[in-house]
Order: sequence, then C-alpha cells, then structure tokens
Amino acid sequence: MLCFFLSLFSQIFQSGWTGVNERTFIAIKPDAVQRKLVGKIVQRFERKGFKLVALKLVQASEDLLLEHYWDLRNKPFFKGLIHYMRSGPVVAMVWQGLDVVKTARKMLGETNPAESLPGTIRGDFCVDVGRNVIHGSDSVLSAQKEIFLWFREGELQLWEQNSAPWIY
Ligand code: D4T
Repeated sequence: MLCFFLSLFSQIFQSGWTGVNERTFIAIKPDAVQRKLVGKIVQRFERKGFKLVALKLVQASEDLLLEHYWDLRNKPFFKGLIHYMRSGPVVAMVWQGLDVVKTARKMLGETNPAESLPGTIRGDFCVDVGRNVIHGSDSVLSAQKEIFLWFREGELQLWEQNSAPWIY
C-alpha cells in the first residue's frame, strides 16, 4: 500500500501535474444528468477559467464504483450510494488549472447541500446529501487515482487554451 502511494506521489511530480497543470476529477452524478443540470455545471468550470481535459458520459459499473468509494465501504449509506450512482449515466470530467482541486471543492460546496452556501453548485442545485449532484476529488493524490480509474490515457486531450494569457 505504502509503495502504491509513493509511486502515485512521484508520478504526480514527474508528470508535471502541479501549478497551472494541476488536474482534478469531477463527476456529474445521475440525478444532475436527469435534472438537465449538465450544461449549467460545465459552464461554471469554463467560466472560472479552468481547462477541460476530458469529458465522457459513462454508465459506471459496480466494480468501478466499489473501487471509487472503497474508503466508504463500511458506512451505513454505502449500498444506497452505489445504487444511486448506478441509476443512470454519470458525466466524468477532468479539469485543469491552478489550485483546481481545492478550488473545485469550494465551487461544489459541502457534502451535505443543507450546509452548502448559495453560489456553490450544491448550495444552488440540490437539497439532500444522498442526491448531491456532483463529485470532486478531495486532494491532488485522490485526483490522480480517480483520473486513472475513470479514464484511459488516450482520453485525456492535450490542447492549448487560447484564453490562458488572459487567465494567468
Ligand atoms: P463525493 O465523494 O460524492 O464527492 O462526496 P464528498 O467527497 O463530498 O463526501 P463523501 O466522500 O463523504 O461522501 C460520498 C458520497 O456519499 C453520499 N453520502 C454521504 C450519503 O449519501 N450520506 C451521508 O451521510 C454522507 C456523509 C454523498 C456523497
């Protein structure tokens, strides 16, 4: 286990996934897809100035979700969480930019929408912790792990964001 994390750490720094190249994994959950919130959520990340590196609509398998939410496997809500995440397609995305992991978590709001401020995604678009519309990686290390779990290497796009000099 220790070796796995050391190897992930060294990959993060060797791959240059730091500074303006930092990346995070964001998933728009099945409730938000059903409620036609995809465009509005994507627009928030675009408007902020982050760069879209990957995006796909996925029907997540049970295996993928068990791995994604492995840390929560002993929680009483775990079974319901997996069922909800399998109830429809998820929009899986990778966003890139300075401090994107931390900033995206702020944009999402708190896990419980009732504790999320207006102006955040959960504060504006949902009410129930079990239907909280979006996931965002909670650290650079989790982001790296989740991106490798949800995407193959060829699915991440390398492209020049022409607006970058106006953002940085
Ligand atoms: P995710 O991972 O979905 O972005 O959520 P968070 O990072 O904000 O929070 P989390 O890992 O603690 O919870 C994962 C997921 O479980 C649902 N949940 C959580 C739930 O249904 N009931 C609960 O009591 C809690 C704490 C919501 C998010």
